[in-house]
Amino acid sequence: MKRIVFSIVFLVTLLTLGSPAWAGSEMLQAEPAMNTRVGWNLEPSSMLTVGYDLNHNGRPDFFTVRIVLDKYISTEPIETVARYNPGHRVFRVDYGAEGFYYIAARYPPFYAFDVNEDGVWDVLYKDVLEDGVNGNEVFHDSPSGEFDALPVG
Ligand SMILES: [Ca+2]
Ligand SMILES: [Ca+2]
Ligand SMILES: [Ca+2]
Repeated sequence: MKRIVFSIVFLVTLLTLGSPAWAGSEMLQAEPAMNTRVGWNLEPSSMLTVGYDLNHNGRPDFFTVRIVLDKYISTEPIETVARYNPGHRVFRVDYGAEGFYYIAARYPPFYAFDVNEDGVWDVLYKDVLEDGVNGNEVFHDSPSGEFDALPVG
């Protein structure tokens, strides 16, 4: 009996240690209003990243990463293109009088922090359901390696 109790305590301890707080998404917050972004960029991988400056020091520290669903050139203003794509995010690059438009999903599948603001992401979270920040996001990677020394839950 004593041995069973010990085993249960041991198991509970293991499970608790297996998911340290940093590996969860406790530090993750909902994406700020899109118009507060400090920039966006289309990566070579065709992923579209949007940067935010959460601590207001002029350098981006929080990023959302979206997949581009569609892209095209149009003479329509962005408001009209946005109306054609309800429930999506629309990004525009001026191309003479025309606009080069990128259409992405409303919610990103990835969120990233650049804690030391050196341009290399330190923590990457994945939101597999792409349903916004609601607690089901999980630690995915540490591109900078800053968090590799910590145990992965
Ligand atoms: Ca900042
Ligand atoms: Ca960094
Ligand atoms: Ca989510």
